[in-house]
Amino acid sequence: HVTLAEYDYYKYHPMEEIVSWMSAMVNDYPDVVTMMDYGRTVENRTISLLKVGVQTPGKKKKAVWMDCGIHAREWIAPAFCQYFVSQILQSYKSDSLMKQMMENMDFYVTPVFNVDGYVYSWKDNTTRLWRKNRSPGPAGCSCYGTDLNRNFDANWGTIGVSSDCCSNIYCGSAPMSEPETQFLTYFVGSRKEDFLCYLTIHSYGQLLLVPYGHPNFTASNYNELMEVGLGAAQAVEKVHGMKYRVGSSPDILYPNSGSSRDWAHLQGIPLSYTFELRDNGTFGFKLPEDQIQASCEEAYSGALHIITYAHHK
Ligand code: ING
Ligand code: ZN
Repeated sequence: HVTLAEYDYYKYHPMEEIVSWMSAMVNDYPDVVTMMDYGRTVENRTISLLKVGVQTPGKKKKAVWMDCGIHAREWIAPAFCQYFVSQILQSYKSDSLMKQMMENMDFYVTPVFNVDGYVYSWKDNTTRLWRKNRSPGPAGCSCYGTDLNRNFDANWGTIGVSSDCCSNIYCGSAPMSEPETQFLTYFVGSRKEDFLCYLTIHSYGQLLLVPYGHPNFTASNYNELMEVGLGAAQAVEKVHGMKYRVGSSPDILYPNSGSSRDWAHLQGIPLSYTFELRDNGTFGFKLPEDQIQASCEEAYSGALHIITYAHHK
């Protein structure tokens, strides 16, 4: 059980504490925060999100999507989702733009999407760097886990993936073979007209990635995505001087397929981005807790740049 007044956003939290934190947010902000359980994992854990927004009866609202922790070991991502929710809830009372945004849009925030993987990454030192979900491999393969960010129905299985179930980038046996992927696809897909932007939070590398992961495809609004993305990178840099690179994965790193960001853009959600938070490889996935605050502050500024643009547009 956690009390919000004492919740430490600048530490990493095990799953049970994050779940208690979600309930505590609903309790403390009953008018603006609701919790929705929208899926179940392979190991039958609940996938939950917080829906944050001012209730405006009778008015059709737009929406913002944010998910964190699709990869288990990227612990800074769930920390960021929690920080993000706490910040928007603090600022809307005094900041008139945030108040307007909360009246016009609902923020759907999933602090931990890959719940099984996250729990597993907390088990012990040998499991800390687990990335995938925890589905048993196909017949004849003794390894566990599908890379959920290769399992979406977006050029699935074509590039930057492995069909070896022991690989960290195993794309699964079919598009959406994993329950986690299916539930997100269903939840977002059934409300896709509402979503103005889709932000999926990873680490590490200090990047802002735009669709598409496949080098043969360019987003219809690529110029807009780059312009807004570069603005977000500037907003990030202003906070602590940290540099983020902006571009599509094949342009700035390596190609991939089946990512949630590409799927969201194919659904027609225009402002679809992957954030790769700190750092640049010094600590990698084991980002020290003393960098959580600065990472969250700068990424918050970048995310708000995109969200403000989406709202204004
Ligand atoms: N990176 C993402 C991954 O799924 C990505 C996004 C894809 C980055 C391709 C660069 C190239 O691999 C992490 N860190 O998970
Ligand atoms: Zn990742």
